[in-house]
Amino acid sequence: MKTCESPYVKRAIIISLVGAVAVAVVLVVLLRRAAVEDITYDTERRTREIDSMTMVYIPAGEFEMGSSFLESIVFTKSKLFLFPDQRPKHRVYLDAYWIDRTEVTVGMFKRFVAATGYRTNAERGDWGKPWTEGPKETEWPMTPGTDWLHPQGPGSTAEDDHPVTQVSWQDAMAYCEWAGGRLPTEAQWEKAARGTDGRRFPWGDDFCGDFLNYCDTRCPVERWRDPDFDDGYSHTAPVGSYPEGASPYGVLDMAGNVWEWVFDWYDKDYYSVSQYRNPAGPDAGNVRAMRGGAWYDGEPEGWVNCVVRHQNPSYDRYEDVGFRCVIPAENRDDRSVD
Ligand SMILES: [Ca+2]
Ligand SMILES: [Ca+2]
Repeated sequence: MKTCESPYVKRAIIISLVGAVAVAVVLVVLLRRAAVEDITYDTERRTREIDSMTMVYIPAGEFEMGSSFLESIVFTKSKLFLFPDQRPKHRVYLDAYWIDRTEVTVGMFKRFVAATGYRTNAERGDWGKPWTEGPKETEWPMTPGTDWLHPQGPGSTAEDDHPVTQVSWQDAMAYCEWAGGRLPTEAQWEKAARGTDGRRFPWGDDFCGDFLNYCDTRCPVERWRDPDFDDGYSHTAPVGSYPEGASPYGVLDMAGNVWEWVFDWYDKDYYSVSQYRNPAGPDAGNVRAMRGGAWYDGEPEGWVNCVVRHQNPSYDRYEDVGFRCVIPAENRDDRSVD
């Protein structure tokens, strides 16, 4: 005897399944938004005497690092971006540490140079790279006379309360060692930026152009410019200008202003093999990782947030790259990242 399944039943099943998936997606989005609202961890702060930097205490514990498969596919206003280097999302345990509340400033770097006589890579003959209008390939030309005191080229000046730029990874490490620490690992940087609830931006899951310095309507880079927000600055902003953009720990400038060198060698596949406790990146590599995005970057849902990973050769220096430092907390129970 022949059996015949009604097409109406089949259609009803498909419609029910699609409906159930849609409801589930809406619920996940709503629950996720509820989970990232207004979390502030009341942690200790202290001032580092040598440069007057405020440091924020990040307690020991786990957090979720990276992006899930769905989170690594990002639709911005005009483009679809894929970020496979943020996968897989994985749990990481970190010992406690102190991290600088803002990017290191020009004024702080002046103290370092006055105390040590240090000369940056750019000053030793290779010069820095200011942003210059033109085709994408010619935007960052090495320009004689460009260094941390002249970040936009010869004749330009650097304000004391702006982040120091035109510094290489080696310059950044030298500063942090002078200050008693070193550059944060990628994991330390990301935990300080997003806390433990997996948020995309320091303040939550949704982008807000009033909470950071990125490629807003004043931005000189036409292809990235966002006409919907005016953040007040075309290039760098004074550090700490956006208190509403603070991370759950109260750390500032973790999205935008300048990219920040971190300790780790960059490897796009590192998250697949990362250790659970205090990961510090691959043992060797060709380029160092940078985090957070900068004044130059548009499409912030993809490029200016807590999870985006970028990289450059360690000797390179740009007008949109700076750094901050970490100092391990006392009485740590694991010293594997020393
Ligand atoms: Ca801006
Ligand atoms: Ca930054």
